Amino acid sequence: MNDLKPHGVPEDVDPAEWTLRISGTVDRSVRFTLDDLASYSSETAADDFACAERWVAEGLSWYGVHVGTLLEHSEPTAESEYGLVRAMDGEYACSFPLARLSDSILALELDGEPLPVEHGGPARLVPLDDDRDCWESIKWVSEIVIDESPFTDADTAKQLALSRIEM
Ligand SMILES: Nc1nc2c(c(=O)[nH]1)N[C@H]1C(S)=C(S)[C@@H](COP(=O)(O)O)O[C@H]1N2
Ligand SMILES: [Mo]
Repeated sequence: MNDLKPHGVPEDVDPAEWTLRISGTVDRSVRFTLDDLASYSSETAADDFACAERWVAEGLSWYGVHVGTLLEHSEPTAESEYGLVRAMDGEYACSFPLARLSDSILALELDGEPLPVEHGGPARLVPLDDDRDCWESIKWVSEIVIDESPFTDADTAKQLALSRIEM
């Protein structure tokens, strides 16, 4: 088993209702179901997950779909540079430079099991670069909105995550 911290599952999160929508400055708005994702090439990534609250879950193994492959399907305009990732728990959202988002995986399994809902199942964004922050590993990912200019006000994930930490 993994030792990610158990957090409560927000009320709005219903895994049975899950789809992933990609919209914004794209030539095709697309929507994927979990079954759709099964046909995409997948990859496994080993990871130690460190939260800013000072706990670490070591030796996790994520299995999922390369986000860049999903983004290509929506055919972002050549000028597109950012992606805002939204989740099923309402206002939680985080923006990424598109290149960085493309290099992330949309994890569907953790340690060989379907990703449990309490850890973001059915689908969790897992950035794997050295500069990643814990709040960027977005649980219950439901939508990616692409844009040509940066998102500012809508980037609430960092704020929400840090507000939970007692300094
Ligand atoms: N949608 C969503 N994703 C989220 C969060 C959240 O509140 N909502 N919290 C983030 C933070 S701060 C951390 S540390 C991890 C916690 O993951 P865990 O619940 O699997 O331990 O999820 C991240 N992803
Ligand atoms: Mo965190």
